[in-house]
Amino acid sequence: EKWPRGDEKEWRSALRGLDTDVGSITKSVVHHVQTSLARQPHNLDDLGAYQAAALSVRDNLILNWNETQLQYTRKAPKRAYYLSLEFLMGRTLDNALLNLGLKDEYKDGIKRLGFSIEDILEQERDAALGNGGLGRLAACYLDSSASQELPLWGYGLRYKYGIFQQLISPEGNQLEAPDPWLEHQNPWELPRLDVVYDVRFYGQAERLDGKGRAQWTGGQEVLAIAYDVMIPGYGTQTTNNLRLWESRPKRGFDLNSFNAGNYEGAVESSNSAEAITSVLYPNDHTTFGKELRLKQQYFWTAASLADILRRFKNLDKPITEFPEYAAIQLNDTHPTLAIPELMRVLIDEEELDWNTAWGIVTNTFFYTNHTVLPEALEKWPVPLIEHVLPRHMQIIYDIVSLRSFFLTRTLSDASSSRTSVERKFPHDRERLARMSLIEEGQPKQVRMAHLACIGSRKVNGVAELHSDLVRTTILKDFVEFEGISKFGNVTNGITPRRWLDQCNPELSALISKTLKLDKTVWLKDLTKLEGLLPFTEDKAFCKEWAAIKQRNKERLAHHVELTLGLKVNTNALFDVQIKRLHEYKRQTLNILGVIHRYLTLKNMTPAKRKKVVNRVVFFAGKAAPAYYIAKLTIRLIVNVARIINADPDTKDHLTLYFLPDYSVSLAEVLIPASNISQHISTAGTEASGTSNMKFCLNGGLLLGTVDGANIEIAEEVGESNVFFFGHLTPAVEDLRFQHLYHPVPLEQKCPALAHVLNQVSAGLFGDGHVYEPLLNTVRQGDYYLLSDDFDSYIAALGMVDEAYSDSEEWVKKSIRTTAKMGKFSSDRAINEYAESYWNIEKVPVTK
Ligand code: GPU
Repeated sequence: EKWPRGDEKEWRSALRGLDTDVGSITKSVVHHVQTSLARQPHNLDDLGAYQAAALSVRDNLILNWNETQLQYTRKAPKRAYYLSLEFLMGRTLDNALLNLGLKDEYKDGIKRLGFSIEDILEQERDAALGNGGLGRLAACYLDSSASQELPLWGYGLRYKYGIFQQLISPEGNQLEAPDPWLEHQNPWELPRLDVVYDVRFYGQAERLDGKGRAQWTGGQEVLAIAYDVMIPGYGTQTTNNLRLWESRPKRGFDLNSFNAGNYEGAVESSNSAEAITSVLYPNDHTTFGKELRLKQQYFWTAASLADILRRFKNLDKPITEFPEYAAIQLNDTHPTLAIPELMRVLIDEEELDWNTAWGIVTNTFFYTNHTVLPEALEKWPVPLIEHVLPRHMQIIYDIVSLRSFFLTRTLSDASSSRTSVERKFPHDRERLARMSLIEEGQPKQVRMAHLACIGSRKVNGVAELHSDLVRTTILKDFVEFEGISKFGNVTNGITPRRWLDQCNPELSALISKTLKLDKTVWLKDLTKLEGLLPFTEDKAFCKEWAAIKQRNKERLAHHVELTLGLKVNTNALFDVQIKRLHEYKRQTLNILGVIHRYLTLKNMTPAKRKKVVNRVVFFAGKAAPAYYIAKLTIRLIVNVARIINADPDTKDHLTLYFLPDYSVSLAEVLIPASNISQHISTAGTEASGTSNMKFCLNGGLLLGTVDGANIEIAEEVGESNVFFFGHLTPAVEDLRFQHLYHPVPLEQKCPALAHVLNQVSAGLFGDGHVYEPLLNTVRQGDYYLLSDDFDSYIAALGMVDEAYSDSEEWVKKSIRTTAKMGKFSSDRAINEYAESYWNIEKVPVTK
């Protein structure tokens, strides 16, 4: 190959990589202080040192990123694309150092410059472009894709404001403040001002002919600009890409500015181009039907598809081969508009016929469902889609009425023969109505899960139980129509790099020492943890294991003292529930259980109290700004804490903390410190859960319901090492029926719970009236079955106490739990997607 220009020797000698000895690292950091930051060494503070170190690390990432993308272009493998509205990345510097294998070198170099690596790592703000589990899962999958050398790109939105900052008022109310995470420059992104696409909204769609073609004109056009975030693999040179889109006006200036004080108002108000990527919607498990949210979804899917298609077109292959070069994963239904959008491009721009286009579409997309909660299944009003995306509404109608929905592939002949729902189930009009993409009503609504399902090659849930529920409830008719083989399961996973090595370095070191394996080995084959099992009989090892847990508890206590000024008793069992506030997750059950414990302690003699297991309960989590009941739960937790933490009779035995502003970084401190964590959703409601895996990986035991991935965790670690309680999924519907049609007074059904509720009403934790709406969710209807599960919950908490009293046996349970968590590495999960869904292969990248 001929050198493109200039003196090849000159180029080659300049092109060598970066030196990574400590001396070169300090030079590079100081160079960035002087040049990129234009600052003096004399007055360099921790923030400046962080920025310079980050820029220096980023240089390494960029070189690997370049090499990786070059290999992808040269080898032209099939690629996978992960479309997610949320990527909850957290901090990057420590992870980048770990994955590059440069942690020790930078630690040393930073120290020589007079700073401490711990302090400068703390300077970084979280990239919090997500709400909870769904967004964090996407982040773990990116880490694993690069670590497994899989050619995968993420596509998302570059929100100017991530998830809101949570403040707690003196009364215990959640307040929301904007999260201006881009205030300082973000060293982890590369603006690609040359990667730009036009995206249209509104306007007119005119049909051109009988072949379903149309022309879409007029309306508003905005620009999508790419920002690339580098995703380094652990122990590989592979550095994948997360491409985030920013919206900009196509011409002129838009003066509607974001009003930071009025969160909801700001989210919905402005119709300007910039507004589209201004703010992450802070709702989890809910659909709102807001126009701006629809515009976000379309803006992002249209830009991503255009980008993917442009890359494919560079290969010079016939368009019908598109599915052999691209697999597109839909992270929940948020990117479902990609299905009609690809139809639009193929039909209106590539001029393919309907069936060819539909064949390409249905071989390209894959859909992951993350919930079966009815209120969380996305639906968009037909008039809204008609207004914002008139052409897409036509295409959706075409899918419903004349074409693909009634012409879907049969099992017998996958190549071309197609049949229709009507032909397969003649005269079954109820079935047709159930399956339709359009739900009748005022207004009519588009059911995005149905569209995602019929437009995809495969569909999966995120844990065994959940995938079964998908097959037997929300998509049952589609299973009967299309065959069960389209509907699979990929149990979620977590990256052990962040969720063990980074957040619990002492435990990681002990594991390496004990297994006599370098961590680079077991962090990439997590089943190696099983090698810890024999050491449950090793007294010295057990002692060290327990000591590390204790130090992690002290680290958390230190954090609470620094941030809240409160002193935490570290000689108590640490009990943790940290997740989004939601009725189905039942934080209310937990706080009512705490009150029950408090009342029980109050009734004991001091001598008897001394015998109980002392407990510190931690809560953290955000509530959607408009979720009144969830906010009331926070208020109750805060006020219960205020009263019981100050009660001299009980405070040595039971205290309670609500830690504000839950984040990835806070989770990294909380998780390694827990003795027991709670995952107590009503059976059948938590699709998987992923923090359950994180706690167990760090040797915390699990208290939970028979739900989501809790079940598979118990299968792995053994039921004797988890604390299960509560009714099972098949009982839930019957119980709800009983509540409605044969209600039993709470005093009779569950006196212990009735007593707790009465104490709250009576004002034990401040004005009881405030909590009535929350208490009434339990007294009336009790949709989430607190009254059915309360007694067995209290019993399970008692079993936890009993088990914890036997500290030697407890440590063994803790070790056994960690040892059996291999299955839950996101490396395993991403490889399942790669093999059984996307059909992509590894692309090794070497220097
Ligand atoms: N999940 Br739907 C979210 O975090 N947000 C959502 O809007 C929806 C689902 C979660 C599930 O609740 C959780 O069980 C699962 O582990 C996670 O997605 C990742 O699959």
